[in-house]
Amino acid sequence: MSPNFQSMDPAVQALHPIAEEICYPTAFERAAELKPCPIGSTGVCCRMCAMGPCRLVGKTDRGVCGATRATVVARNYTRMVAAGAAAHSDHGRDLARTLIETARGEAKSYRIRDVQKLYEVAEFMEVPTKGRSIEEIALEVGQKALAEFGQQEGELMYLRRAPKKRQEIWRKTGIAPRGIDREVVEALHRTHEGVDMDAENILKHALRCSLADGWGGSMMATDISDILFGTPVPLNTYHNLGVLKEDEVNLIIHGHEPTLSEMVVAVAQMPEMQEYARSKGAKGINLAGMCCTALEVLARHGVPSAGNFLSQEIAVLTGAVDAMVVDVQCIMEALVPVSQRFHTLLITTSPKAKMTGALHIEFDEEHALDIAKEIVKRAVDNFPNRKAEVVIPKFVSPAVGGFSHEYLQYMQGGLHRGSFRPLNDAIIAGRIRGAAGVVGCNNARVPQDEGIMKVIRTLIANDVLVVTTGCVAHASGKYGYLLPEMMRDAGKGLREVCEAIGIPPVLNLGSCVDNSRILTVLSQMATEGGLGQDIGDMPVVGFAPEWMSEKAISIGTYFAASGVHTFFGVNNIISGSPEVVEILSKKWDEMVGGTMEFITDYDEMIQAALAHIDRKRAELGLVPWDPERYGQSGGDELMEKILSLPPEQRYLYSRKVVEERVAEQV
Ligand code: NFS
Repeated sequence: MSPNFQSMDPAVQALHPIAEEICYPTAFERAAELKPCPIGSTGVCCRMCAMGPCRLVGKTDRGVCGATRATVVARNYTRMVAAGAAAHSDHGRDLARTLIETARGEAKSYRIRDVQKLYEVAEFMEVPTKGRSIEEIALEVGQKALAEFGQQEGELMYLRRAPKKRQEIWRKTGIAPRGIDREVVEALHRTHEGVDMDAENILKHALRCSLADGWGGSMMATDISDILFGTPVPLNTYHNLGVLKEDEVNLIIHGHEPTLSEMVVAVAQMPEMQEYARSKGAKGINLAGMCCTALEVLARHGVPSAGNFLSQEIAVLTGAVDAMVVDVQCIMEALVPVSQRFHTLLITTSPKAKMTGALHIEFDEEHALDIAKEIVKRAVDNFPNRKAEVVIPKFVSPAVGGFSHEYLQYMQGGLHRGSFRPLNDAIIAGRIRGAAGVVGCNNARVPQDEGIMKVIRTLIANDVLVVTTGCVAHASGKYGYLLPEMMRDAGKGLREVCEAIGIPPVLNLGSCVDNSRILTVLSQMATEGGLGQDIGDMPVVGFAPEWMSEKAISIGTYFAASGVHTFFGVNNIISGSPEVVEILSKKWDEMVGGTMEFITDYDEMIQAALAHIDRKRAELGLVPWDPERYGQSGGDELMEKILSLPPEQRYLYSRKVVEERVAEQV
């Protein structure tokens, strides 16, 4: 195996030698070959005008215009936030447009699947519902959502979903976002040459801009996706490259937006399409997802996941991918050359994201079904063209996906008594030490999934309940951590709670825009009572151990702006300015009660997070966490019972087993 190869994923390990055989350098080799620029990676390279790029290293502490290191690092950081917020929010904008077109009857292939959620969102947005048709309500909800982008004054309506105390902090510090596009544009303006030259002031706007993502574009994307495609509820699914099938047409849906993938899912199930596949010698059509699109269709249909960001090229090496269809974000340009070495048909679909060398079939909502049919047909037509030996590693892990914030509430008390009371009580009593959102990407600079899994395993062993999204959700799934029986790796107190509710110790909350679900959950926990009055009061932390994208920086920043201490791995991109490090780790704490810290050592990162959780527990006057206080209820006998069930029953699983057990005792 090449010394450059870094992944703990057994499927990736099994397939990587194929890349070596055909002399194809994957991201792992390219990363080893192409060292990161030591100046840019610390944030001190300023390329914002043509007098530079100015590299502020050694004795050089000012650029040609006189910009200091702090200014340059702050500007670079803020531009990352702006790009990340733009990406998430533009996704939200497209969904708002789809909702409007659906309501008007223009996007005929779509319909309102979750009417109840439409009513809830309408009520939240103060859209009248009485005596109006679903379409009328949906139209106004869509229009109100769309108006948030161009709004110039006031504040975004979704801020009202935050606890009162948090809203006041945003208003008092002047970071309540006015309009989504406005904050992104202003971030670009302020960081232009010769504008904002005060690091603290620049970074204050980064907070505001990130909030326009988390409590704006992303939250809207989640809500509208639920309205159009259904609010997720737990279901069984599978993770990793073993989900590909040798004798079926394998179509991978990769990217981010659910609009196209939902249609592809519908089309692939059509009897005439299945028949068409059989006419080409295949046994059927097998859909699998990649990256965040995968999590959208996994949460709503149980479509299995082929892998996360660093698995995308590797999937093609199986020789079994008949087509890979992509839309926007996290798509490697390397998919073009690797697909050309195999028979894989690479199809781009977004007018915003073409790839030289790929087939472009442009998607539009009005003709969604026909376009999806064309894509699926092309995949089927390509099945007989397989040329390389098909190698599908056997690695596949069953998992439970589809946790929404609505379901989290429901599972703690049912339809009529759903609340966050049991979770809060468990934290108050010290059964659960705290909660963590572990999110973000893979990064070829660090071994794939290693940091993610180290963080997750250590957290649950320490009674910290984990919620995940994005590439971390895929990773958790690949190693079995989205299964209830993994409560065996949890601390005794957390295990007790998992047994009682019947959940895994790690919950998959969806795609990256669904980080907004985590914000909603945190907000509901804070308002439930007993854990202070604000997100910033609670023993909760955020992590992105293997982040790489600008979106991740926006996410981390809006978590910080929401009062969460957040820890990022891989590389400290602000280390070129100790002043900026100080602002993100100390001044932000004083200002908004949240921080953004880059810590490359995973152990150090975990210890810092646990210390923060314990500090918050102490501030709230809660009993100190004691690993031995709880945990008499479960035991290996129960675990064995759960393990004796077939994987697909293990969700209905532990709940059922626990109920039986309780019945026996009564
Ligand atoms: Ni989000 Fe990272 Fe991409 Fe999804 Fe994965 S790389 S920031 S997790 S797929 S957006």
